[in-house]
This record gives sequence, C-alpha cells and structure tokens, in this order.
Amino acid sequence: MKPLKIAIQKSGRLNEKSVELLKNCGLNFENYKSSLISPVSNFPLEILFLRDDDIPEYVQDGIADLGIVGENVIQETEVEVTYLQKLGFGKCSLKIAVQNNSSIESLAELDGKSIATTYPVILDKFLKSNNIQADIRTISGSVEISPGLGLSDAICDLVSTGGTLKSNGLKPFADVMSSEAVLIGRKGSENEDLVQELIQRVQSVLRAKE
Ligand code: PRT
Ligand code: ZN
Repeated sequence: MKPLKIAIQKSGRLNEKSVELLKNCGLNFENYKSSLISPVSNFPLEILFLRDDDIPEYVQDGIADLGIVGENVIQETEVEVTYLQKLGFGKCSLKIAVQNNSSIESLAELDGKSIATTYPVILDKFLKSNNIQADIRTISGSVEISPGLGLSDAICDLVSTGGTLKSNGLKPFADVMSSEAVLIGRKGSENEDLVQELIQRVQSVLRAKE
C-alpha cells in the first residue's frame, strides 16, 4: 500500500506542537532536523517537513494527503483544501495597528492611507468588505517597524501576546481574522480509509486533552 503523506512545518512556531501531536497519535518516527522526509515505522505514513507557506499547495496538488498549517496561511494562499480539524495551538489574530500617537482611530479613517503587511490577499478582502480604499504595501517581514520609518500609516500583522506591537510603539485597533493551526486534507484522496483513521487518532488525542 502506498503510504500517506502529511506535511508539517520544518521549523518555526508550529513545528514542535505538530511533532508532539503526531507522536501522541502513537506514530513512531525520527525527527532529525536535517531530514525533509521521515517514514513512520508503525503506520503507512511519511512526514514531509516544509516551509509553512508551501503546505497548502502541496495538499491541494496531492503531493501530500494531509497538512498541518495556520489558517492565516491557507487564507492567504487561496487554495482549495478541506478543513478537517482545528488543533488548538498556534493561536493568533491578524490585526491592523497604528502608532500610539496616530490620529487614526476607526476603520473608516484608513481610507486613503497606506498599510504594510505580509498578508495582502486577506487584507485586500477585508478592506473591500468594509468599503475602504487603502494602499496595501506588501513587504516580506519586520512589518512592525514600517510606521516608525515612515513607510506606512498602519500595519496588518499577526499578534499573539501583543508584546511586539507594544515594543514598537503600536496599538491594535481592528481584528481582521483569528487563526490557529488546523489539519487540512483534500477531497477525493486515494487513501480515504487511512486518512479517516489518522483523523480519528488526532481527534482522540484532542479529546484526551480537554
Ligand atoms: O519558515 P516558515 O516559513 O515555515 O515559518 P514562518 O516564519 O513563516 O512562520 P512562523 O514559524 O513565525 O509562524 C508559523 C505560524 O504560527 C503562523 O503562520 C501563524 O499561524 C502562527 N502564529 C501564532 C504566529 C504567531 N502566533 C505570531 N505571534 N506567527 C507569527 N507571529 C509573529 C508575528 O508576525 C509578529 O512578528 O510574532 C510576532 C508577534 O508576536 P507577539 O507575541 O509579540 O504578539
Ligand atoms: Zn512562512
């Protein structure tokens, strides 16, 4: 039987919890930092270690059957995947924030302003649904320093503790989306029985934690 493949983050905020979840499902595998693919010895499954941004497309295109990734990444990449299970870790929210001394206090006041973000797709939809015309400046990181450098009037970025906003003199004022890690799959997977068995194991691990 062809083994299933599950894609998880190679390193970063979701890696450790994803590995822990799979181990708690009773899956035996080596977790070498150097390997990109790890076979599971007691279940027909291979684990692919990837950049999180690539996971939704790998699942959509059938290179992986399942994936663990933040909802924010799925929404931003606009792929066709199936949400199978929320996983309860990696919780954060995508927020719009401005400098503490900014005069901008409401969503409507963003009209005509510039917003720096690494999430242009999600932000664009949010602004359109609120009838706001703002200039989205897509950058690849360190979004928080953008207003201080005079590069934008506001930012749109992920927030968990709020510490990063605070230490950069920023205050959040609008929630764009909330996110957590989710298990994703694809309709019409060749190996539906194995997929179902894995989902059930994940769900019983989550139930045991409640
Ligand atoms: O290398 P790779 O591309 O795989 O990883 P990455 O650097 O793109 O992502 P990573 O590891 O930073 O985050 C992976 C996922 O974790 C994200 O896609 C979210 O779903 C989730 N997550 C949860 C977060 C945060 N919390 C979070 N706080 N992702 C990023 N942050 C950043 C945020 O961008 C900001 O810079 O942390 C900072 C704010 O944190 P606080 O605690 O100061 O508010
Ligand atoms: Zn990434």
